Amino acid sequence: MVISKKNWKISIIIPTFNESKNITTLVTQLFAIAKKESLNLELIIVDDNSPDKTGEIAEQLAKRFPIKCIHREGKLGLGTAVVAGFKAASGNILGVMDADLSHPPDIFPELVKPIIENNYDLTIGSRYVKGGGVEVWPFHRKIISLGATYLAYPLTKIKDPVSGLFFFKKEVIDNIELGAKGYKIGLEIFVKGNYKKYKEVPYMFRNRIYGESKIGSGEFVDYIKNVLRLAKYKLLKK
Ligand SMILES: Nc1nc2c(ncn2[C@@H]2O[C@H](COP(=O)(O)OP(=O)(O)OP(=O)(O)O)[C@@H](O)[C@H]2O)c(=O)[nH]1
Ligand SMILES: [Mg+2]
Repeated sequence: MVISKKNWKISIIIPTFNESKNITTLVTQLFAIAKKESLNLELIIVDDNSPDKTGEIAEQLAKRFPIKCIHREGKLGLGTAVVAGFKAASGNILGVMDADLSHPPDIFPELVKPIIENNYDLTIGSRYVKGGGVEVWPFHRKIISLGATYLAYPLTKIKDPVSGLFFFKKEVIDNIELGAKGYKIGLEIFVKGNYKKYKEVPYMFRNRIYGESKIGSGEFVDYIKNVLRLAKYKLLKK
């Protein structure tokens, strides 16, 4: 049975910290695409009191579009921001996208349609399946990303396990505990989530044009701790 598009509501969580130069472009593009594709979309912007006033811009956008804004008192980290967004979402399909346009906005219907039309539980924007990739990255960035990817390979069969771009049916995270401190909340869902059918959809990761990366060495240390925690979870569960 094909369930009609009307029965689905998509909530995309967008965590922001100092994304004032990107957020308006992203939001307007996402809603234009949703309209064209007749997809019912809400956005949840989770801002950590960005000094560049991203939070105020988000409030202005919320007057024009169905957007919920969550304002946290300071930079509390990407993982917990995404979890706060999930809690506020009213859709039955949840997704996560970065605010800096690294995840091209027009990919989102390609991630949502397999769930709506083919009953997939989870879709992942993937740089490491045929057709996907990254724009030119400096050597150190490549090494860090590949290192993080290989560390996660024992945990899941997903080829881009550190992807920050993914969509899933809400039930996938029912009754699972999320939100260990860390940057890669997707990996936690891929390891713990209740899903059977998943699909990796290729995309090209674009480098941000505006704003700065928030990743530092602290995030990598947290990431390794998280991988170890997830490995323990997997071992004890099976
Ligand atoms: N609310 C919130 N958002 C965050 C935090 N850290 C990062 N973000 C957002 O999470 C997304 C990903 O962060 P980025 O700094 O772009 O990380 P990245 O994509 O791995 O690195 P770059 O490609 O260098 O930008 C962006 O939308 C950020 O604004 C945080 O502590 N709180
Ligand atoms: Mg980025």
